[in-house]
Amino acid sequence: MLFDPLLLIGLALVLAVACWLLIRRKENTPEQTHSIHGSEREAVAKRAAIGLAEPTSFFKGLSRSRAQLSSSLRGLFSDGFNEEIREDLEGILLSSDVGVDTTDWVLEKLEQRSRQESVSDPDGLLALVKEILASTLPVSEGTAEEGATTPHVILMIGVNGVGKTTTIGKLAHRYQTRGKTVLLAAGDTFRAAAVEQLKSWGEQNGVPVIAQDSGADSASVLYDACASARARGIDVVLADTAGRLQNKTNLMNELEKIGRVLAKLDIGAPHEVLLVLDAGTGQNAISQTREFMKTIRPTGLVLTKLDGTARGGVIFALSREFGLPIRYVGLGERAEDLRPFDATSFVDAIFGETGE
Ligand SMILES: Nc1nc2c(ncn2[C@@H]2O[C@H](COP(=O)(O)OP(=O)(O)OP(=O)(O)O)[C@@H](O)[C@H]2O)c(=O)[nH]1
Ligand SMILES: [Mg+2]
Repeated sequence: MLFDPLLLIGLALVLAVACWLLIRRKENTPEQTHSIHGSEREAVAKRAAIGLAEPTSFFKGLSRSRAQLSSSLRGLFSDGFNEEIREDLEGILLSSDVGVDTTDWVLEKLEQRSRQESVSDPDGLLALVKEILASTLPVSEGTAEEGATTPHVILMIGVNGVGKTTTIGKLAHRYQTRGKTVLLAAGDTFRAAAVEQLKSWGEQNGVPVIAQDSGADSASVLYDACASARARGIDVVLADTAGRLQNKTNLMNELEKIGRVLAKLDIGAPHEVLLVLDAGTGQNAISQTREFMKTIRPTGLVLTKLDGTARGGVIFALSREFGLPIRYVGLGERAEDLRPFDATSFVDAIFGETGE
């Protein structure tokens, strides 16, 4: 016989089960969750396999800062180091946003070391300035990676417009390419557009976003997001926060509350608090850091928009004043334009020593 009836019944059964499974999978998208296409791990693996668009290099991204700092320094010491050149150097450092305190410190160090080490030739003096500036940058202590507990919760803080949400999108991309599962938490409940912006990054990266309507309690949205990530075995939660509330006190109180509430779920959470600063705002970045240090102490800094500014010198001032590690720098608006901060590459790029 051509068709065995038993075989036909078996085939029909298999088909029915397959259809049922497909329908269930479609219906199973949880509420409040955005864009989960298939298993998250599968999506991560797929992205890792596709590979990355070429990230912006330090050298390219820092072209304006380099033009400001390095080009002006070149040739400065052709007549050695005297009072007039001291003033010129002061002007160059200040206009690169190295800041008054750090500029004074650099000048003092330069005087001291050039005397002690009998350096008076132009190349030697330039190398000393570079060395002194580089000495303000914290030695790379390795990245604070995800610990034993999952999810590893990273809270983004900073005033409005500095690039918190964009950095979350970039970090989601970065973690995914390293094989981690990611969930985004829309803790900026102050503006409806903020939730939409985060959802769009979630869509772009194919990662879930936990959000509620604007006006919801930020701490409870973040708590729910972390609980959901834990239940789903997700590796990293990237939590957005508002940059502006009715006033500064409200903002600081909200951040403190977020810290308290997240610690209820996991005493170590948030495991990282990244203070995002717009490098283009120069010395304002210093006063913002001082303010945020009074509330929820940042564990590291992210300097954004270094591609668009000639004021990269602010990094030296931030490092010297606060001693906080600079974790990442933003060198553009694309998902690939976030680079882990590396002092050597930064100094080389800002002084134009490599065309990497
Ligand atoms: N050129 C450049 N633009 C950036 C960078 N990072 C962020 N931006 C842009 O800065 C603008 C503000 O970024 P957001 O991520 O919305 O800033 P935010 O801190 O979340 O702002 P609020 O939600 O209002 O507090 C956007 O247009 C981003 O594309 C960067 O590294 N380079
Ligand atoms: Mg935002």
